[in-house]
Amino acid sequence: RVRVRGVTIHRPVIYGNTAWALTQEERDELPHPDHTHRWTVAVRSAASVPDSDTVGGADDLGYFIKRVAFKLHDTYPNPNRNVDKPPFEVSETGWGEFEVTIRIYFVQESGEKAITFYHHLKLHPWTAVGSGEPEIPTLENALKSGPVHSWQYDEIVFNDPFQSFLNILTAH
Ligand code: SLL
Repeated sequence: RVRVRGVTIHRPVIYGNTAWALTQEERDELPHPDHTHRWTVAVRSAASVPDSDTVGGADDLGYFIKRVAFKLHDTYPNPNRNVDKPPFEVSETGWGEFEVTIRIYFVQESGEKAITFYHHLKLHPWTAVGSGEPEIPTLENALKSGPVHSWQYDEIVFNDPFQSFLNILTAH
């Protein structure tokens, strides 16, 4: 296998989460009445045009990403969630914010090591009210202000890629 020396190629991604406050009715229907939010954490392409209601493009990372392993907080059952095809995302309900470890594995042909992103799952808009101390909004206000988005742009960089992997990347 041949490395192409001096070549750097990158792929833009976004990672992060969107969270929705649950209405009282939705909470009542859950097996966990203490859960307050529904959320989706994801890795998506920043290169494609998103649907009107999503952030980023969901379906075109599979040609170079083999697996995204999301490590959730230990309060979740089976906190290690492996996703082996697009869309690379996990949806859950819960009550608290925590750091999600996002480990990205590349296709076999790449010969590349996995990389890790860390994302603070955001549920609350943390609006400053009155005196200015940020506080969790009431359910009423959370529903009124709509979903919370917290996304990061990044570029996955491959230096001196194998010729075969470079072919895969440039074919898209
Ligand atoms: C906190 N450091 O104390 C954070 C931890 C944990 C979030 C937040 C529940 C999961 C479940 C859940 O939302 N955990 O019970 O299924 O705020």
